Amino acid sequence: MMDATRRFLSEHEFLSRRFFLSLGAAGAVLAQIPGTATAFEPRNAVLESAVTKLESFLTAPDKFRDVSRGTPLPHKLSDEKKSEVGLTRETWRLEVVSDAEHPAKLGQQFQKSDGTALDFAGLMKLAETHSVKFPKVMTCLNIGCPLGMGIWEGVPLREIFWRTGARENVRRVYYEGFHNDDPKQLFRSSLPIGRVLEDPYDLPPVILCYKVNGEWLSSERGGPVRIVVPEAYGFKSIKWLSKITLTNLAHSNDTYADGNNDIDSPLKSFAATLSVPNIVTPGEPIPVTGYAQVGISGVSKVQIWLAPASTEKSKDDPYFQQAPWSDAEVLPPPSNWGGNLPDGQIPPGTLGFDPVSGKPRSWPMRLAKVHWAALIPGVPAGDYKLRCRTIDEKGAGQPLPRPFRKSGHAAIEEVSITVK
Ligand SMILES: Nc1nc2c(c(=O)[nH]1)N[C@H]1C(S)=C(S)[C@@H](COP(=O)(O)O)O[C@H]1N2
Ligand SMILES: [Mo]
Repeated sequence: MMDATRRFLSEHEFLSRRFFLSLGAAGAVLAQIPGTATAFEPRNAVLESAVTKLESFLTAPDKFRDVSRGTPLPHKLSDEKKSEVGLTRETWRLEVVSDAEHPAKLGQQFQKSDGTALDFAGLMKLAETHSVKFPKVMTCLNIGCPLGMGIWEGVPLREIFWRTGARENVRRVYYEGFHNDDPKQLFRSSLPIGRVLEDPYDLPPVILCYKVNGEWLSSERGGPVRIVVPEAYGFKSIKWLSKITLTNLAHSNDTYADGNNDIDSPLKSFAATLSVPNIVTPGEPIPVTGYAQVGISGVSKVQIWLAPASTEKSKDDPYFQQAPWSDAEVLPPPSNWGGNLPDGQIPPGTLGFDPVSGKPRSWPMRLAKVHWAALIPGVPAGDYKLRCRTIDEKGAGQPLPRPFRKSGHAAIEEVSITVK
């Protein structure tokens, strides 16, 4: 078995023990993992050394994949320059203004010119009574593979909104980040005011985020302050937040609308592999692992299907809905959350976790990542394709119900396996 598989499984202690015990049993797909644990067998040396290189549920803030734009990249500016342009906690200022051409009726604007812009101390004052934290996977609509998993902490955007004394004619919130004062580099996004004021379907609020995984938000992650929209793809979570414009326009102005993106698309569920042996001995069971992104409609199952490489896609079944899929094991919550959390603990008060036990309230957790594993029965020599998919909580098999690429990645992954 590959090192990566060992590494990956070893963080999920209950599962890994059962997984390795079951390796001998050809044809076994992993059984449901009970919540109770018995004594662990000592790990062998290879496994033990692999433990130090685990992939974790949460991503350390500096291990996120960075796709942000800018020349120069705002987080690469010198400390001196950052301080000058408001990219430090000491010098950050947020403007909140009414759209001059399509004005919202406000009691007050917050502006740099008259010294009323919100500063970091002001944000921290609001944080004392209003801060929230929630887990969320950051995924770029255009890339598909998640950039990282964090517990994002911030003040709900509506707390700032209400301090403008807004009364009417506000239909949308436009917001933008620092962009080297160059209009061509502007990166902006927007939300309907309703999403800012209310959290539908038990979603966490849209926040002005200043911490991730218990640490101050780094410059690379968009610090000192970024927007985080829980259910959205990354482009809605504007980094280096500098200005909010309240408008009576009804339509979006998102940078991501250019480039044919579907900017109203919430996160989709999909599965992908992490470790697959590319060459396998005939008749030998094949251990595979992967992750699933848990989109807005949740994940009820992860399924896999190993088919001869020659298997053709039928015209009436372009998404292999009729294929003989079998269930993989969705791994339980890990014992080690990773992500450089202070004391390795989920920060107290994190939404989605029980305050007393510290355990997740539901699993797989919506808008997060979950891991899975399966042992595929041995097969005769030949070329194969392994596919995996999620089934959401409404029973829709990936990439349904929203199969189009420009609303976010959900295509069924195919991995080649040669058995010889
Ligand atoms: N100001 C600004 N914010 C931005 C971007 C950007 O280029 N500039 N990129 C967006 C996109 S497209 C994504 S996918 C996420 C990535 O967030 P991350 O760098 O924390 O992973 O940031 C978003 N916020
Ligand atoms: Mo993105």
